[in-house]
Amino acid sequence: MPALRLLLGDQLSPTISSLKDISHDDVILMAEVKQEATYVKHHKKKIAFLFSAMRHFSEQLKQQGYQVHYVRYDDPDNRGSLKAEVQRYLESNQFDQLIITEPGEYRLLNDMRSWEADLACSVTLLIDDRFIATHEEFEDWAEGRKQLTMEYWYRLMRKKTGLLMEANQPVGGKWNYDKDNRKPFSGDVSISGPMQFTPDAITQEVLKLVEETFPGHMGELEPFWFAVTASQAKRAFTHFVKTSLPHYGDYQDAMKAGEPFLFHSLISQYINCGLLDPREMCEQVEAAYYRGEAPLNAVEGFIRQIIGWREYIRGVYWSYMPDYVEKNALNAKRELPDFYWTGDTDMRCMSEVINTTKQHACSHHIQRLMVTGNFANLAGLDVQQVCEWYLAVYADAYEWVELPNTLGMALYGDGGIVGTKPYISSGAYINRMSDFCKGCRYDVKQRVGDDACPFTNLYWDYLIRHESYFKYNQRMAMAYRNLNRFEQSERDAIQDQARKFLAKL
Ligand code: FAD
Ligand code: DLZ
Ligand code: SF4
Repeated sequence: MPALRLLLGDQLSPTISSLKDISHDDVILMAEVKQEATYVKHHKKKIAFLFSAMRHFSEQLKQQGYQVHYVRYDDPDNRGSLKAEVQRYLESNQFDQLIITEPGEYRLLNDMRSWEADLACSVTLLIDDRFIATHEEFEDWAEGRKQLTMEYWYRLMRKKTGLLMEANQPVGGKWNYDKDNRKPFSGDVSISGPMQFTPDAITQEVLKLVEETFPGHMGELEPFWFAVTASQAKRAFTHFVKTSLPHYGDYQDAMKAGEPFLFHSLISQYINCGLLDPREMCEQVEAAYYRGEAPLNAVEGFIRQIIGWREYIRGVYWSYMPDYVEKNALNAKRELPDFYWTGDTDMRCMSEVINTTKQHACSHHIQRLMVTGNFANLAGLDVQQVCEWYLAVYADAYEWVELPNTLGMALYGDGGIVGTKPYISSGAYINRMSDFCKGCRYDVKQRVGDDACPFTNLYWDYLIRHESYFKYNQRMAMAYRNLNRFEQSERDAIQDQARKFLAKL
């Protein structure tokens, strides 16, 4: 008996488990649906990217001889959810088995667990083996550990994959070259940027649909330059390996006004929806090292992001859901300011990062962590609202990867699962790593006064506000030693300034 195989928008991989052993009698169902496109107000470019990539992938499957039932968003009979579309298809077609690779978000997995009861067919959920580690491997590793230190997980993944390993030892003698990933951009290397593609007819049709259908969603559709097929994504990645990887290590944490991407790969949207394979990418990067085309700090730094951080973050998500999404260790409840959506703020660093986000639905890690994330944490913005923002505005955002990065890493909302201390900094860090402060109306060095940099003021205010929570945290000892040098009058002035600034938000 043929099977119906449901393929989600972030499952565009020919080798995905739900397509293994497929026969030409089986039918693959793909659907553009309102529920997935609006459960948060996704950036217009994210929706366009995914719909276009889905349409291209379905065409590719058809060319390979598979039967694909593809439901377009504007199909007048579209019932608006994945389950309802499966149901509609089953009303006129006989299948007794529905096969799905587990989705990347808990809300959908939980929903699917109840489908069998309502659909007239059995539902088989298969594991998603596009990752290096299984859920069980992460749980086994995490069990009994006081602290889930990413570095130890990463070493395990290095051993498992054999990447940058020689006789069970790390190539170069060290596991991690993180300390060599922190240079500010010197300006003496030319920046190639990501490979850009001209929208074809399929993409143009999708762009029109998205413009007309999602007018209230954030973001600009033009210029649209994303890859929308696996072959384009592979070309974009090869371009990165050739042009940017050699400098990726040095400038991983750097930021520059007008150059939002520097030497980053801009491939997370491709890898997360299945157009690129993490193992193949790491092997390609490792090969560049052995050919002498990229230094070890770059190659190790890149591989660490993929087999270390990406896998670790996924492990945390599935180990701690569904409770994780509710966590708010510091009880941060302030309304998300409007400028997160508009970019209209006189803080230059924030306006640069948010405007890049509006335009491209992308920004790199330090922009997300140490600018928009840092501000949200320092200002005590509502954890759930901030997480929703990150989930909506980035083309690579799915809850499994967005949530632990935002709630855990950027906001310390999980009380120390992802990080042993909050990733906070005053404006001094932003000034060291970027040229934003030079053109800003605020003075990065000032803690108080009309020109005080909000990051600098709020950093000290945060330490005072959360003193009882953090003062015994060993990793915060230096920060509190510095705070303790302040007279009471200075502390009062900092708090007064912060109160006034936050009230205006
Ligand atoms: P590069 O710097 O070139 O890194 C290469 C690849 O490594 C990335 O493409 C990505 O696949 C992986 N990677 C790097 N860091 C991480 C990480 N911390 N977690 C998972 N994968 C990582 N990444 C997402 O893919 N989706 C998200 O929704 C997302 N939300 C984030 C929210 C916050 C608050 C923060 C601080 C980080 C978030 N990240 C997220 C991680 C990281 O910022 C992006 O993966 C990265 O910026 C993507 O750009 P890039 O492809 O140029 O990355
Ligand atoms: C993100 C997204 C969007 C915008 N639209 C669709 C869609 O119309 N159809 C679909 O199958 N998937 C879409 N997705 C991706 C899903 O939201 C994603 O598969 C789940 O969140 C699980 O990771
Ligand atoms: Fe940002 Fe402060 Fe620098 Fe302005 S001075 S760019 S607000 S860190």
